[in-house]
Amino acid sequence: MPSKLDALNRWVEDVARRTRPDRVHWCDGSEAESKMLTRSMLESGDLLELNPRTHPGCHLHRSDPKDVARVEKVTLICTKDEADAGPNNHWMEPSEAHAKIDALFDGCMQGRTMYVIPYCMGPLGSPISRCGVEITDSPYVVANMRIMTRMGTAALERIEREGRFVKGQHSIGTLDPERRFIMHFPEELSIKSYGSGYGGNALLGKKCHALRIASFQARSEGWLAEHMLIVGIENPRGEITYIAAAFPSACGKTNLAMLIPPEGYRRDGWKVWTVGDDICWMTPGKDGRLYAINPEAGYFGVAPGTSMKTNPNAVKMLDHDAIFTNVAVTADNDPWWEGLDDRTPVKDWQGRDYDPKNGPAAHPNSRFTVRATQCPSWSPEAENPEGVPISAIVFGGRRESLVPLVFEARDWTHGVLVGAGMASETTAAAAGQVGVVRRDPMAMKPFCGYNYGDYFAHWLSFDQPNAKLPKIFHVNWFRKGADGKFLWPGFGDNLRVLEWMLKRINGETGATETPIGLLPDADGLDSDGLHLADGALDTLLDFDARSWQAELAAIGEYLDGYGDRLPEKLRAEQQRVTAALQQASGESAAPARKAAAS
Ligand code: O2Y
Ligand code: MN
Repeated sequence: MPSKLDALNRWVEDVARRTRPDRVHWCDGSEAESKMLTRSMLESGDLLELNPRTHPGCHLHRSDPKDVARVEKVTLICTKDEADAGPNNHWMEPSEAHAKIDALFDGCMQGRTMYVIPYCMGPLGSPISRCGVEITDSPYVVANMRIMTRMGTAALERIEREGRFVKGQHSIGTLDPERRFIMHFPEELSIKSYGSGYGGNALLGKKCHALRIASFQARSEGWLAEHMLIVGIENPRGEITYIAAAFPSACGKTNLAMLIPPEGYRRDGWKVWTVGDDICWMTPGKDGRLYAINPEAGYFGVAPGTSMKTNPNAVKMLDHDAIFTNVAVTADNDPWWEGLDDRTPVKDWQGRDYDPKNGPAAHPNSRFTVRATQCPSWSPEAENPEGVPISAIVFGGRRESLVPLVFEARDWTHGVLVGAGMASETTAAAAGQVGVVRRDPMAMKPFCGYNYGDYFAHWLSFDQPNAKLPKIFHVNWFRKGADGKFLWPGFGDNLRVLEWMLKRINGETGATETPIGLLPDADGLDSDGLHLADGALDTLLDFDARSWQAELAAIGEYLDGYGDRLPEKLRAEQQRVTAALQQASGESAAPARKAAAS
């Protein structure tokens, strides 16, 4: 009798025939399998044991020094029509792409074991979840996929029931940066990645499947696959409101997802629940609301900067059963990175004796991989097959000036424009010039698997008569004063801004209407006990029509790059805001109008 696994078995045989591994191992996800793999990686030197007293079950992996981050220029979207990939992606024609990468895969697993990893993105019993199978010759990838996804027998059983899955083929190859490709074939629901063993290039369930392929699938199936954290805010009445938020890299997404309320808020009974820190799949429910799941089961977070000040929950979850990649180690063999504490490490991320002349001890993109359930603020709702109802979508960026601490979009269409116009200033952590404004719509620039013009149209399409869509907000934690210092304390105090959003959602506070959206009234934000500098709150909530005119012009110019794929409705919205700004600058003495509390 034909089985729904026949296609999977045939594909695995085809890949094995091409790559010629010594052995094929089907991963079952068991504890015994994990122990066996860890033992063999300790023997091969792929993993090093960390201090078992302070960090039981923790290991260090050092990647090839030339293989330390995602590489955008060799990350390709291979659609039949180049216009479907859009100017936001690097493109290659599918048959040319297959031929190029298949030649690299030829015989590449000789002498190695080929692992077959069935996995499920999202809770195993959720209709929103989707399955995939990654074939890889890297046991480090298997160990990470075991933490980051629901991997093994249960996922295989779901694949057998459904008969559909995303095919991911990966080999570390020779780790030669000149022979490295991460190719996506969204029309075939498949991924081929060769030449890198690092993070997003190799753990194919994450950025490749859960964002690039899933965003393409989501468009045709009527849902959204987004680069967003999901967090639940519990108020003193015990009501939990769920928020999804998109920020470009280096804007503190993981920190916000794991926020600890300020002392006074904690005393009053506020709590924060972490559902996800990076990816969010949202689908309309029967009641018209958007319901979200975190497709991942773990965190693959940036280590540098993570500390008891910035993210105590993260530090606490990392004291057992975690994999650290490219961090430094202390004399006690503890993992260490810049910003963690004031100890001096003895070995840097490459295993050399630490010498500050060689640069930072931990690589700036060094990572931890850890099960989501180890986070003290982990929400059991992360396992809810229905997902959690989203009441607010938050976009954000890093902007020293211009952009207020928070504003609310007037409606869904305006919110889509706010997301499409998102931008962030580059930091020292990224290669290239510092302080340059980069457009990164919905923080999806490296992850949207199709033309951004079509993506904006897809977002707009959710605005249906019966839809009960989330409110859309924009935040900027990074505004600086004339002295170059940050005006807002950030971290736990960001809850004050989220509280204002909750009040807006519940119709409990008014707001000041401006052409860019609704701003908190002077007394709208709770700043009790904050000790902000004189005038800081005024600057944080300040709106300057003339400077915003230039910003809207830049957004318009950027959007024009999507040509006739840009939805007319979005262009019209940009023009509407531009006109309102012109009017406001001509009438700058006119008082702002108060909006109703709804
Ligand atoms: O450098 C990598 O391969 C990882 S990139 C990454 C990892 C976890 C969460 N987000 C990201 C990102 O670049 O957005
Ligand atoms: Mn990310």
